[in-house]
Amino acid sequence: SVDKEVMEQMEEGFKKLAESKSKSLLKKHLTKEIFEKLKAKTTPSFNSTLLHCISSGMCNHDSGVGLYAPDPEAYKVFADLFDPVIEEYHKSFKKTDKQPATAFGKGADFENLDPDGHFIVSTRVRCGRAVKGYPFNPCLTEADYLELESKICGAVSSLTGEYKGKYMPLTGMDKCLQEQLIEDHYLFKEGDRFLASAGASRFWPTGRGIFLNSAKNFLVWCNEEDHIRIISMEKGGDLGKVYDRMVGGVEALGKQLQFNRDERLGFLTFCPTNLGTSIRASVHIKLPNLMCDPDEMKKLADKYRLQIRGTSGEHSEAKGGVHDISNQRRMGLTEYEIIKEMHDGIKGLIEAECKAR
Ligand code: CIR
Repeated sequence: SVDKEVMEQMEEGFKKLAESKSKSLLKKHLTKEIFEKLKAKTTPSFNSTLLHCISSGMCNHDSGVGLYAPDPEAYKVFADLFDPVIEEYHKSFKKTDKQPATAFGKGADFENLDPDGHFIVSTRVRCGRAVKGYPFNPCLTEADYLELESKICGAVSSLTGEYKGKYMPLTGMDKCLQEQLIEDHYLFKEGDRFLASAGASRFWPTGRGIFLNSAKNFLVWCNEEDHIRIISMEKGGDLGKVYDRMVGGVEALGKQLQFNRDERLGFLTFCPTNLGTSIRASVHIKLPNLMCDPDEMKKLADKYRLQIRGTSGEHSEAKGGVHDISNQRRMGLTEYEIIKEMHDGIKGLIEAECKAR
């Protein structure tokens, strides 16, 4: 059952959010009715409450979404809240819909998006994975973090060929090295308030780390937002090559680790925006003419179902006119179809940029 203190915190936070001007999906879909229906529920294995799910959005009214799943069961126990948020974020993944089976296809089908190097600075494709048998951040113990790190470190350390590299734990990492890795867009930043208030920074930096191959174009994040983030990135616009490298890495790691995948929701992740394929394919891109007209840009992004972020990721600024543009939805399509959606959208934006000259 939910104790009195948690209940009071929830009631108070709910009231403040309801009175706020927050534009989050949490505020929109956590109606009084749903709140009353869910506030006394807990998940069977980890005793997670509604407070765990909504605390990031309650603490950060500037959230876009504001909702996280403390453990895999939360998606079912609190489905009355998660389902409408999922449906809206992933552009119509309904509660009767089912994530299709994994189908990576061939990256070679996609041409270089910017062969002459006029627009795209770099290309990145990532996916997230949860290791079977563990909850998400808010429910992990310090021992779980260490155990997960040891499993993940073992798996990445045995990679061969172009994937061969080195695992670097965050604990004890040289500060200069850490800052450089963040600045070069390899490593996650520290102290994200959206994640911290979601309960994702407990025991930090214990169990957190990064694996980097020798060419520095394949990396794995350990125990940041998700148990595992698998990332492929390089300069330029060769999306197919970047995608194929990520797929090869995921497949190699999948031989050593068991990933948590749900029949309906696909790969399970901490944030509901990453369910399904968990794939985010992005470019750092300069579109100076389009960017002169932010409303037109926003319209085009919506048309192509793309999301625009700043240069250093979510909630960051666009430095030197470089934006981070990616697929918005990750669910309801296969992996191949998600990449195709992003590919076609970026192609459309570049065409529009050329016309706007
Ligand atoms: C937010 O709600 O703004 C953060 N919790 C991050 C949500 C994930 N971002 C996204 O739009 N893909």
